[in-house]
Amino acid sequence: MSCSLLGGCGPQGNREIKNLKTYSTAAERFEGAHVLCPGCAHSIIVREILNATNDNLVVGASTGCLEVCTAIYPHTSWDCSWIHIGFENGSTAIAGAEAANKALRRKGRISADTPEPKFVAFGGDGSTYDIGFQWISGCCDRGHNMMYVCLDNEVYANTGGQASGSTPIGASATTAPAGSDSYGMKQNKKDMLSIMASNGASYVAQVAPNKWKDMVKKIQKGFNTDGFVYINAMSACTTEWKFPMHQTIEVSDLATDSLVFPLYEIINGRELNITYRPKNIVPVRDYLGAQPRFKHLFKPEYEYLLEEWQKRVDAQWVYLQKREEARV
Ligand SMILES: Cc1ncc(C[n+]2csc(CCOP(=O)(O)OP(=O)(O)O)c2C)c(N)n1
Ligand code: SF4
Ligand SMILES: [Mg+2]
Repeated sequence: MSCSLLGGCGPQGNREIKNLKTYSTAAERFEGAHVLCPGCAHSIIVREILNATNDNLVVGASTGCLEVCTAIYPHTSWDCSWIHIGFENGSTAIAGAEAANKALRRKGRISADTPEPKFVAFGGDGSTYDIGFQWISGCCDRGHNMMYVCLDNEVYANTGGQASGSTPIGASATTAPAGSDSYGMKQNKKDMLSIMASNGASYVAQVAPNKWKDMVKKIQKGFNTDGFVYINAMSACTTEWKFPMHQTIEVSDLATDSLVFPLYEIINGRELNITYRPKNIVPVRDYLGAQPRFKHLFKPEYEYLLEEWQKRVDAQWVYLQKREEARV
């Protein structure tokens, strides 16, 4: 099915989800012919997001694995309006398209009965937490009616695994390598969800590809929200996290069940809702142990770092629960 900015793609609004198989294999907007690594979570997330709506889409992708691997001229995986733009300004390209749509409607050059499309920008964590940060913040300040999705694999994957503002403490990355004198990354990751919530985003949520129903609910909520929406999508990277390619969903389960990536949403900067409470919370060391980027932390001299990791995750979970209760 082909979509255009001007409409004509069938029933609009939320897509009815029958079951995982039909949902995850529907490929009208994003097709399988790409060269992302086998097991890459980026493509799972993109399909889960695009399949959440029947509305026409205007999609942007900043430079990074997603863009490079899905649009190799003359081929493309995208069967919707799609813009590739620089590493830093995927957000503003989509904000510009959103503003143009408004202006053209005001001038009557797009008729009022043409269905409104949804505007979505994808960027990696390098693009989001670091180099495109101020542009995203500006789009949020101006209240553009758009969704920004960070595909958060905690590293500059497309250029060989450099550390970003999202790389967590103790991970080995090419610019923060673990070795005889170092345990790798020294700082902890930036809290983009809190930053975007206090920046004034109408809706902020963390999602993960293994919790697809939770993802769909949040994406549909985001699409039905007026104003700027920020989605942080945990995206396990087989190449840079160095786990076997068939373990993407297992590693994602460990991420959400250890609460290293808790799933929650923040509405209008205030109302925080936890959307997934694992029945059995697994130790953080099980999550770290599944990824060779953390393997050096299991040496006796770094036992204290594993303990600090667990304490930090526990404290964050307590904080999220208190904020949920307090509604502030
Ligand atoms: C201004 C600019 N700086 C650097 C680059 C080189 N570059 C291309 S992709 C990339 C890494 C992207 O990392 P991230 O945004 O985390 O996406 P990922 O590949 O991890 O999905 C870099 C540094 C560029 N294209 N443009
Ligand atoms: S390097 Fe990582 S993010 Fe990039 S295509 Fe491979 S698995 Fe996906
Ligand atoms: Mg990345």
